[in-house]
Amino acid sequence: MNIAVLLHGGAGGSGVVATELGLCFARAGHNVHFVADRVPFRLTELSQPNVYYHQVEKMTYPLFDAPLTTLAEASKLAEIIEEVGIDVVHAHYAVPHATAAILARDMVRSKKPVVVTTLHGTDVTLVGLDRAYLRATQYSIEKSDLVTAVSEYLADYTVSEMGVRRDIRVIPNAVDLTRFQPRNLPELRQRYAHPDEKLLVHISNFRPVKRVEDVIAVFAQVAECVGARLLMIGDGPDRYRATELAAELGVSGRVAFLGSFPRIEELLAVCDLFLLPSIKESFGLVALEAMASGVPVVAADTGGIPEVVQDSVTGFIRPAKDVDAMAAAALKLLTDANLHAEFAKAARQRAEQLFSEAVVMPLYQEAYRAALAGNSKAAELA
Ligand code: GMT
Repeated sequence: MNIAVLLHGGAGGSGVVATELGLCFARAGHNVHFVADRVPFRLTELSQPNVYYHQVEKMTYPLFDAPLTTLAEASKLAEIIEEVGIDVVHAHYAVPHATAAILARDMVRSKKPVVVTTLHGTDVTLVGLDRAYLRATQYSIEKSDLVTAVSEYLADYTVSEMGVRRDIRVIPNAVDLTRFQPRNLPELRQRYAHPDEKLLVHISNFRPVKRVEDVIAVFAQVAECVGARLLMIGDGPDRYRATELAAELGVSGRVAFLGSFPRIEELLAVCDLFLLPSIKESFGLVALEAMASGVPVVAADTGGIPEVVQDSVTGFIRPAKDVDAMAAAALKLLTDANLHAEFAKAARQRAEQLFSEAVVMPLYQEAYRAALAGNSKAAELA
């Protein structure tokens, strides 16, 4: 079967999920065509069989403020459909990929593919809800042949808050359990923390929804009570404010801002605690990657996070913005070695039981099959 995957190529959970899922389908023998405006962040294995990458070209013109990405993407996708005969177009993140997919599907002169759209979070809760994009996003979701959302929370929100009228299947995000696994790497750990110090970590795109200032504030409280260091991995608009706050709170020397890079599995595995205080989070893929690495999570009680992090079992969930409660929860874990070991084990187990590629991939195969119902290609999905 030929699958086209539309995704955001930059660092971000939806692009990561789209890439890893596409690679799973490629390993299962399907031809997977990634379509993006840059080589996707986690597509570090382009030499893999059955994997293709198509760059969406950007055309600027003095009349336009910015390139018309949706049109460029739809045109590129239509060309690919006509050239290689795509069976399934999988749009990850509704804006603008679902719209580009629907447009391409409707305009091709050859056999039409089915469109599967996966909703990831801010495509509904933030960007898609903005009046500038609302009707086009609603339309594209409703006109997709099948729609999935990464959490129950997001599926419900799409119907209740965005007013979308259609069924939405919940398929959670998956994690590669080999890539993300507990590891004993003392030399790597020593680069960032002394043996008697605790190592905390936050990974995100440093956008306002992530509340990176709360990460710093929680860490500052923790560092008052135990020897600790913090790794800040990622980059984005709130990075500068986070560095400023670290200086104001006197913890600059204990916080390392490492920037954004695709291979985080080893660093994650040498940390003791992951912090995710977001104000909105439909799933929290990095929290899952931390759990798979045997790292407990302290997170905000928001969106789909409680579907991923099990409170008092694989981490602690505390009210969003409640820095004191998050710091107390972090200290509880960091000062009780037995509790920490218990949580670390439970975190890995939960990732294995609910979010492995072996569990999630068949759910997507079934979704493709349902979208293709009646099409002979459906039989190719094992
Ligand atoms: O975080 C974003 O703003 C965008 C998006 C992305 O591409 O990373 O993240 C969303 O999709 C991820 C993958 O499904 C989820 O793990 C994130 O929770 C979700 N972000 C939000 O809901 C804020």
